[in-house]
Amino acid sequence: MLIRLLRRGLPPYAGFLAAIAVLQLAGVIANLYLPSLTGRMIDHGVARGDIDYIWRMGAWMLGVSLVAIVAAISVARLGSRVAASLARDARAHVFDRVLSFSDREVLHFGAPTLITRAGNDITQVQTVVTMLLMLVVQAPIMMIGGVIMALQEDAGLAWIMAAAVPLLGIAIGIVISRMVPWFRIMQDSVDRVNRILREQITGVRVVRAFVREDVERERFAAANEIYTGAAVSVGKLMALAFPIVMVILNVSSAAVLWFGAHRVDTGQVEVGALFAFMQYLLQVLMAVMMTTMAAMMIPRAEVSARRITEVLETDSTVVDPADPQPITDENAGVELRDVTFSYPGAEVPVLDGVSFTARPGTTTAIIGSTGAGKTTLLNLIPRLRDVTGGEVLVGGRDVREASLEDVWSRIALVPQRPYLFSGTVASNLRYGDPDAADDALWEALRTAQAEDFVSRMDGGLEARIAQGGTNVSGGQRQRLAIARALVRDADVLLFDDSFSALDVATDARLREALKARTAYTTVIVVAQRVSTIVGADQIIVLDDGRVVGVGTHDELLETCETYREIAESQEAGGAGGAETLAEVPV
Ligand code: TTP
Ligand code: MG
Repeated sequence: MLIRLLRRGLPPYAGFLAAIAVLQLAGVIANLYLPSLTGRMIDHGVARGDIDYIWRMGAWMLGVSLVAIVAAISVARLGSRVAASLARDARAHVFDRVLSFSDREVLHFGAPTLITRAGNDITQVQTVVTMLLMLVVQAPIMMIGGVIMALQEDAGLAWIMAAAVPLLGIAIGIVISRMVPWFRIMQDSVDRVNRILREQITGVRVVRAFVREDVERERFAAANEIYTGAAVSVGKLMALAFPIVMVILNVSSAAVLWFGAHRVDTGQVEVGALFAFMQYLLQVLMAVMMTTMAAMMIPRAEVSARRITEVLETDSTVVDPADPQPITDENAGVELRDVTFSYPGAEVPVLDGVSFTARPGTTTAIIGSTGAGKTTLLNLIPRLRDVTGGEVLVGGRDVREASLEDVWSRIALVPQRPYLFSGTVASNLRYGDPDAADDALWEALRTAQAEDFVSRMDGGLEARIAQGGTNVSGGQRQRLAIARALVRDADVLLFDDSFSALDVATDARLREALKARTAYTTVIVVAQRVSTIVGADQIIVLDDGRVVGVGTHDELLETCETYREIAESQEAGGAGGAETLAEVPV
């Protein structure tokens, strides 16, 4: 997966990669050259007291070191730059993907894990890529070159190298392979911690109201504990790795000195060569250590890469058709033909054989008990989801045949749980139409019965709106969402239970104002209160996903048992109706 992700992401940076490889090559050659220079300086300069030679060698070494330093710095800079750009691209791709997702894919993943994947997981990959870029050329050359150079200095000590290198590789390998399972646990528990935290922050009022703080605190503590436990286990193993490395490095240096000294005594090798041998040994061991570490980091990045690729390779179930047809018939309104819909995995359809036509300039109301499928039905019209059977037509065209852009540009939806974005009142209203003038915004606010409170807000149109619209009341939020839909000036207006938070008088005024504005618009209103829809041109009564009655208020009172029951239950309750506006979870 990591390879796949890299293959997808790296090509644009081929130039950088080539530069990194060349620089690493230069750096590693310089590093391999240095110990042999030191050796010669000792043997030919120091041993013979040739000061001139020492100076010359010294200058030479200075030059070579400079090359090594410049190469190392440039590799680090370029490497992090490439890794960071890669991460940026991956984040952009994930973001694009998620934006293209329909309801169904978003629910399939869930928001918290999508956020972790776009953030934490990509950072993991970035870390490993940075490391790999710095080692990939350097480490193998360093290992092989180091061995060759060392043997040239003194082949008699080769056995120390033959013992130390595998020992180090195996020791670190064992330690780090024990970390790998913890990496998986860590990544999953980041998800869990995020999810719980998010849920608790969103639902903080519910938690308070039900005095569930202790329970929630424990729930969070448990998830936090798992994460901490995994991180501590990884840390402990890391802590173990360093002493092991140091012991092996130092013991092998000591061995070189011990056995080398005898060889110097017997004249088999010169002091300088011995010194160079030791330097090479250390270089090789360092390279082995870095490679093992990098190799062991890969499984962690692999976990993250899989999680990222999963998002990137999930296709939205709602996509543009291959050959989009334009929507041409402005007078056709919205038509549902024998629509059936089931949620994925559900056995019974939520909507079953629903047919009706909503014409421009008329208002169609949909009423039914909770869970009857009203929201589901509305969501099918702008293709938030696709029907599982039958057809939805907008402007005479099956919505699956037209381009999404074309469909969406004709429809304005006020969702049941309206969401406002952080910004100002104006910036939210302009979601409907970015070019709308202030006058048009006020006009929409007036129709939505929101003019009063907006003009009283600090800053009017420029008043601040918090993320999710949490700094206005539920009813205010609903009215702003209505105004936002009106600004759009769409052919089809869909209201999902948008009047429930309004008192009966405001509700009536809003409907009156709306009527004046929507002479040519197809309006579909989902409502809980019969009083909201008495004036509708056509009322559809939904019961358990089926249409059980179609007609005007008076007709339905005569003919539809379900409708009569709803109407009577609300009369009995006085002004009645559902004051159902709950706190909106975001
Ligand atoms: P809705 O269409 O949301 O019901 P509704 O809008 O008529 O209800 P309310 O008046 O309370 O707003 O849901 C219809 C059924 O579909 C309901 O039984 C739950 C089910 N359902 C799923 O199975 N999965 C989903 O993702 C959703 C949104 C609903
Ligand atoms: Mg609903």
